[in-house]
Amino acid sequence: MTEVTKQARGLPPGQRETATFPRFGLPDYARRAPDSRVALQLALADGRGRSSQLDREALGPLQRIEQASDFHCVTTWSTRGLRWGGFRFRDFYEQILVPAIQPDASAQFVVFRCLDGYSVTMLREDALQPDVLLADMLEGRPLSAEHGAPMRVVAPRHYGYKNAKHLRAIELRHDYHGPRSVLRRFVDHPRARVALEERGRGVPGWILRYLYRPLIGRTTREFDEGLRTPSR
Ligand SMILES: Nc1nc2c(c(=O)[nH]1)N[C@H]1C(S)=C(S)[C@@H](COP(=O)(O)O)O[C@H]1N2
Ligand SMILES: [Mo]
Repeated sequence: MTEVTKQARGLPPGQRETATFPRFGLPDYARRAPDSRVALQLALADGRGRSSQLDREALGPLQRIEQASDFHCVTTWSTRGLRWGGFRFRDFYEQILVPAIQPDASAQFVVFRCLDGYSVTMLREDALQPDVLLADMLEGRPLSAEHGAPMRVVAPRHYGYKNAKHLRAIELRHDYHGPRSVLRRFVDHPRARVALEERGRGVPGWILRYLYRPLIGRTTREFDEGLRTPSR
């Protein structure tokens, strides 16, 4: 369970530090935990018919990165100093994705699709920042099912919901591919920058803090239980 310990100095607006790094997300996905032993398979697409499929070996030539960064969930909990291991998304994009599918320069959005059915869109410009990773390690161990095996996005300057777990496909697009469900549209901002408190659309971030905080405890419990009793 998440324990909200203190409002630490140096955290972004409205965030509070937690003692542990909980498994978390939108309740719909709590019971859909892919097996941690699932092998990496990534599908790439440019949204206009060009596509490619790759496995773990294809990432071999990329430089491995270790990065310590804070993680900020939109519901206001933050975990500090997580040690991730993996690859810069930018390196992946330039050295693997572009040669494989040659996306249009005008395709400004990147959609990350996940094994549990979740998907999320980022601005390409945001995803290409040097601190955005495709991570397969956490705290020196292979990424667990809990935190996004076999590979996840880590985008420390964007709220947790842009940090897609259980990655299965990456698609370039010309339009912003926002969520369809009413709940998810509410919990969505095209950029979701933590420093600017872009928690969602339509309602100011500082108001959303108060709406989200009461949901943390129950959601954490649901995600704990969901991992033990997956529906798959
Ligand atoms: N595939 C997938 N990715 C996801 C989610 C999810 O439910 N499914 N939830 C998002 C949200 S809202 C948060 S806060 C983080 C939680 O990551 P964690 O479980 O490693 O703490 O994952 C994000 N990425
Ligand atoms: Mo979140």
